[in-house]
Amino acid sequence: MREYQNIFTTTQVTTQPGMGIPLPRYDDPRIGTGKMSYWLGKIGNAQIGPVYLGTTGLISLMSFLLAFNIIGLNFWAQVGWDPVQFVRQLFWLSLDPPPASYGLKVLPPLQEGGWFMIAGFFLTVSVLAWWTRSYLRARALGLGMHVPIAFAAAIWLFLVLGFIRPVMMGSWSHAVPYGIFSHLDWTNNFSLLYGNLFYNPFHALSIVFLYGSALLFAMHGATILAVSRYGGEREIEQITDRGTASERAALFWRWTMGFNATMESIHRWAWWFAMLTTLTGGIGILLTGTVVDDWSEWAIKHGVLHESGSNLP
Ligand code: 07D
Repeated sequence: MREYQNIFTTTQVTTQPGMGIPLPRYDDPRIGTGKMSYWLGKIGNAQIGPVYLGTTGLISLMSFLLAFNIIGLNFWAQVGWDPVQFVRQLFWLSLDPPPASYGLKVLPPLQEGGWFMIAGFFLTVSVLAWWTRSYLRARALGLGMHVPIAFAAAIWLFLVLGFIRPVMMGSWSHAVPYGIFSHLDWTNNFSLLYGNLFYNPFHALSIVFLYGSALLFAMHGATILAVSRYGGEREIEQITDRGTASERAALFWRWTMGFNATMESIHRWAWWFAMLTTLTGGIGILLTGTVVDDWSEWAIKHGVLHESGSNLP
């Protein structure tokens, strides 16, 4: 049988795990010494660990576990502590924000949104501590700030949905509930309540960048795999050389669509598309109910939608 091999599907190297670069002794909270896993080696690097835990990692992990357990225990209490019903009804169970009557009260009674506020607090601490961790590790390794900045773009939407918009609306009741189907229902109701989110141009932009990200990822992933037989994964080194995988990849796109990104710029395209998904999304959500109450009316006013509420003739 023919075997397809390139640097992505390496013959697995079984060796002693490496610890990575040395760190100063006062700053080395690396857990474990690393292990090799055959199955992980099939989809990525075979080595698992060591993990750099550190203060922010610990804070993040502990506050996430607190939030996760508060949500889970509330679910369980809702089914009278019956483990079977907990599993059966898991997708329908929900921890909801406080009712509108409590406005922005920080800690309403526990059963009326108090637990939701506590869980939300710890989830937010967890996400922010994880962001700090990504920033500190990127700095320690001498990287650019691209990962923390991209993560911040996602956190922007997360904070708009659960914190900034509820504050602007004057009530925590506007936050997204913690539950599988309940957050889907919330999303659907949000669209219905504010006159169809499809007419919110920022939702449309967000979709463009979301779908665009998938398209770019598919194009780039496919291109690099296609030229990996020529060592295409050494993307940047090849940037100036003729006859390389890089040049073949570039020519493929120039010949098929007239334009090609470069080995460097394709990553900037991907980075911007991914970030703009949540940046534009956050703007769209923030405008809804604060500046614009009904997106269909907005669309009619701006000549996007016919007055009948339909674009059909
Ligand atoms: C949510 C934020 C960052 C997340 C972080 C992680 C944890 C885990 C877990 C405790 C993803 C923190 C969380 C650590 C905690 C535990 C267990 C990023 C997030 C930091 N829409 N829509 C979008 C489409 C419709 C609606 C975006 C398509 C309907 C609402 C995206 C369609 C209605 C909102 C998108 C469609 C509706 C959105 C999300 C089609 C009713 C948003 C982008 C084909 C269903 C959100 C502006 C993203 C938004 C959003 C796509 C239809 C409602 C582009 C393709 C008309 C209310 N929709 N949508 O990356 O930004 O999310 O809107 O029909 O809030 Mg939509």
